[in-house]
Amino acid sequence: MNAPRKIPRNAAALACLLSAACLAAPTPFAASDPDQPSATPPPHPLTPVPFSAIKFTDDFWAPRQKLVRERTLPHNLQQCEATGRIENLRLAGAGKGGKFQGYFFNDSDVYKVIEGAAYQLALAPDPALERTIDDLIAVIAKAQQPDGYLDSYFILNGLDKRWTDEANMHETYCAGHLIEAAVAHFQATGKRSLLEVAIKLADHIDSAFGPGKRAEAPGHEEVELALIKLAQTTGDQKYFKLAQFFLDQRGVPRPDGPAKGRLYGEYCQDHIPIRDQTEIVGHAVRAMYLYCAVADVARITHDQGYLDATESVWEDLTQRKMYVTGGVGPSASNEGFTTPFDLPNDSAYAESCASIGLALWSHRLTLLHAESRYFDTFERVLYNGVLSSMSQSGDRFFYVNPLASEGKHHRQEWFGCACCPPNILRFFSSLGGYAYATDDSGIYVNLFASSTAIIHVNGQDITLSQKTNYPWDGKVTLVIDDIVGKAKKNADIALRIPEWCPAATLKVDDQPHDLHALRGYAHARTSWHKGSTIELTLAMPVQRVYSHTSVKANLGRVALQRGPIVYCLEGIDNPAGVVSLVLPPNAQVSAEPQPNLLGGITVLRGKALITGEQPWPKGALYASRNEPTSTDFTAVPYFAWDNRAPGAMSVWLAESPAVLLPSPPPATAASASHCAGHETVAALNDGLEPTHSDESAIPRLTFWDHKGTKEWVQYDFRRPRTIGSTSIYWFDDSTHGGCKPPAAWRVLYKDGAAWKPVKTDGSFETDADRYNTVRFEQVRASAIKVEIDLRPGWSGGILEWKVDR
Ligand code: FUB
Ligand code: ZN
Repeated sequence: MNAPRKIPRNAAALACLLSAACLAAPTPFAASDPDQPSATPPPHPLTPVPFSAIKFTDDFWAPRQKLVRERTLPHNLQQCEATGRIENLRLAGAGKGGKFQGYFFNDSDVYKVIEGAAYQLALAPDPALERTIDDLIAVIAKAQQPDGYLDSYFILNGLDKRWTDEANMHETYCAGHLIEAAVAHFQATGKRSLLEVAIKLADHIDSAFGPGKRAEAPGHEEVELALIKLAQTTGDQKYFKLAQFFLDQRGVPRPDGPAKGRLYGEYCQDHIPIRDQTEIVGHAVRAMYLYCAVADVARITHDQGYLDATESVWEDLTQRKMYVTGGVGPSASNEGFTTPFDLPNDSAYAESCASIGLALWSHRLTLLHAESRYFDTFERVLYNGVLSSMSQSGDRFFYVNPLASEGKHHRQEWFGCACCPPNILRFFSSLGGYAYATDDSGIYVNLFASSTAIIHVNGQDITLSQKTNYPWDGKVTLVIDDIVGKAKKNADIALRIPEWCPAATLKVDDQPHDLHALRGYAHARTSWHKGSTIELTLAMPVQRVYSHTSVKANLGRVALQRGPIVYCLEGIDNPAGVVSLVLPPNAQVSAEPQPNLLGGITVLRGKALITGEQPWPKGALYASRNEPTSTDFTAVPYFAWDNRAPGAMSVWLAESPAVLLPSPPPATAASASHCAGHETVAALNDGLEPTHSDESAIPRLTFWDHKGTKEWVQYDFRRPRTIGSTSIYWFDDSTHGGCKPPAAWRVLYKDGAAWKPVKTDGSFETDADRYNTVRFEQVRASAIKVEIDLRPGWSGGILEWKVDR
């Protein structure tokens, strides 16, 4: 066990205890802090009201938080045990070696579960849960090495390999999640058991990285924002400096070490220094966590370069690369961003963790600028992209969140790579922390939900209750139930006017009040007397939403939104069809509350047209189509889809039958016998050139977690073509992962209906770090297939596959 250590209880630490006990952004350092650069502060920094000061009393969030506590949390704990995640840590602590199970970053899932559990403990005492978490912390503490190092993958696979591949191996990522869990646990329980582990690990990282030591940027951002929280909690500035150091390494070639002279590239936002970044690129979760830390540093130091970067990148994201659901990162191949306006619906990746990360970043920007537009994005993500990620039962999760489906996409109880379920757990458990914020002049109301809160502001403790039927109704009443203390000055309550709202009214103590919105907030000046009421009414009509015309996937299509809720059509409600349904511009759509459906929702109903499936006649340049017929339709909130019978789903609906006409198939369509959950067959011919077989910066297809099996990949050509050679760049991460080039492979081509082997004297090589090319007798083929025998005990994959004449 670690020896207890004194944590400085200075002003910063205390401020943090009072206000930052959640995933939300930490509090700025005390102004008198001599170590902090002095610069012009951003104009309106806000302080979040801690989630533990807010109690939801509504029919929307209160039941969900109960579900998360009673179902999602135990489910996550049980899955971490069942899948060996906790056993990895136990083995690491036992010191006798053993086989590590699963992905190399699986420790992080255990830490995120502890963080979620800590938030739940802060909301309501639960001695049994507290004991479970104490036991788990003891396992983690035992696994920690004497020098502070902690990562069960390397402890079990050889400590000599630690810190040798920061670009890929997630050691700092796991450390970051441990630190976040430790801060949450300390703040929830006052216990230092996990915090001591985190401090020792952070000290170890500080001894390995920094000026004059190892100069590298974390491959998967996370530790930066965590170190800032640790600095806030302990009052020790060195963690903040280490976070700044890590941020400053990004985009700067490594001077020495394993990544000497190299950048990790756009995938890790490591292509140019942060201050020069203007566009969102690469892996989406990485990017979100990075800009959370950038916003934190900007808020604390007022660094203009960081302020500008986070602003420009934010604009690129929200104006060109975000789904209407707030999902981000359209592409499975890099789990991330592609080109502006590339927002396909059925293949949308939009990882749940990325939505959560965007919520965290949006909240930080809200606090930084006191501007409602940032929280509008938070709200969009929350009610759509994040809420969709968990089932109504609380124990099934989406990893990816497409906006259209043929009916085969379903939530799962767990994943090999299970970053999302515990992220969902920790986010919902601390949701109250996003509701309110304060500044010198009063309270900012960001989230609308029936709740009670005790808010410390302006020298007073205000007990505020909120009553509303949001998100189904736009009337929000705030009542000041109690005031303790004497006001320092006149103060006000700032109410967010959401961007979706076409008309709003405000009353203070029953009197109409000027709705003077400043940076998106209406300011209700009040004398703060007990019993004061503020009534905000937000008109909430059904809205037809359109995409920028550059979003090809949505041309001629419309989405339905009411308040913050984006709707979709599901097969179960629309037996006549979803994909072939047309919602003409003049269709009347009405909102109907359905208290007994899907936990109580408001559905949208109206009349639409249906065309029916009508294949395009083969080879036709022109053809007549059937007249569409009228049909009733029902739309449900996107977040609620896939909770009943499997079936088609679509958010974007055709506005005219012409949109539904079939388009020609792609010139070369790739398919495979299997593709790992977060990869894509599109990686095979995406034209991105590998530089080595363990390349993680470009998309790949792997057959993970199939091992030793027979697999295949195939290209179908739109029309037969002459082929005479093929080249494969095998993926190989066998030094730290589960894939090797295969034992053998063969090439077949399609001649009419028959598959035939190609004729060749060449050999089918399986070398790493280069293309393996086979030349064969030229043939005319409509398709080519490569059959692959994986090595026993190993999976395999392909970075790029080319076919030539
Ligand atoms: O690499 C760790 C996590 O797993 C990432 O954040 C997710 O995108 C998934 O790849
Ligand atoms: Zn995830």
